Amino acid sequence: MVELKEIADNLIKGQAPKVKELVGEAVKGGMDVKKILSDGLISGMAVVGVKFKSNEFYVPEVLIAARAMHAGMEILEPELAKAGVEPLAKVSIGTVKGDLHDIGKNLVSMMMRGAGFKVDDLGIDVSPEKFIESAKNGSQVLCLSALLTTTMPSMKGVVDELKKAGLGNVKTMIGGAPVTQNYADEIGSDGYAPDAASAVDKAKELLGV
Ligand code: B1M
Repeated sequence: MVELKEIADNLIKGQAPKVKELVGEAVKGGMDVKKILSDGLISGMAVVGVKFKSNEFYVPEVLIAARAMHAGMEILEPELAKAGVEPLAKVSIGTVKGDLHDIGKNLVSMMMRGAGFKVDDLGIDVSPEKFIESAKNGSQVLCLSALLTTTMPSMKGVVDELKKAGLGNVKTMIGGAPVTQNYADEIGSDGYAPDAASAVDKAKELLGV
């Protein structure tokens, strides 16, 4: 029988083919798919997040671990759907209008998926209208990324438009190298996260999940 710790350990080491194989074996062996997700893949990704926060892991290690997570999810996703397992919550993420940087945004997206969120990745150069549309389509948190000081004001645009659209119940979080907690406070965003692992914690905190 597959040990869930073995799945987590291989995910942390970024062994994508092994993770895929082990998840496949666990599913075939009749293990609870929710348990495979939470105690195998998500718990491995949580360790990756801790190591990233403490500078034990850098961007390449996180990307490799995320690839292993994807490999496991390829097998697990259809099984989760069959079993009717719901994601933690639905969030949208995008790099704001005028900004084409996506490496950090992609990391946040991967960590969120790794933590059990359903993530709608809107891509780069995302207009406020597109963010609002995703909120109307059920996203409970909008995660905004900006790497340029010149595109930070687009974040305020999204926060303002969301309120104007009467969607004040939908949370916003911001991040990216030039962004700070002070800036989040200034534009009325609900949260700020300095890195991808903290983004997961902040989203959970905002939603109480
Ligand atoms: Co650009 N660039 N760039 N660039 N680029 C910076 C950002 C810059 C600081 C370089 C410099 O001058 N020293 C500078 C910005 C200056 C400023 O405004 N303060 C800059 C500039 C000026 C430009 C151009 C204008 C250059 C030009 O054309 N003259 C141009 C702008 C294009 C545009 O966007 N319209 C440009 C272009 C590019 C490339 C296309 C060449 C490339 C981007 C490729 C890509 O993303 N696919 C690029 C790159 C790679 C960089 C640097 C070198 C690296 C950025 C990066 O990926 N970091 C960067 C200099 C630097 O930071 N050293 C620079 C790694 C990434 C993991 O970190 O994105 O901070 P980061 O994400 C972190 C956190 O910030 C946080 O979590 C992530 C993971 O922990 N986070 C979030 C990010 N988003 C979040 C969202 C959240 C929460 C947390 O939601 C809630």
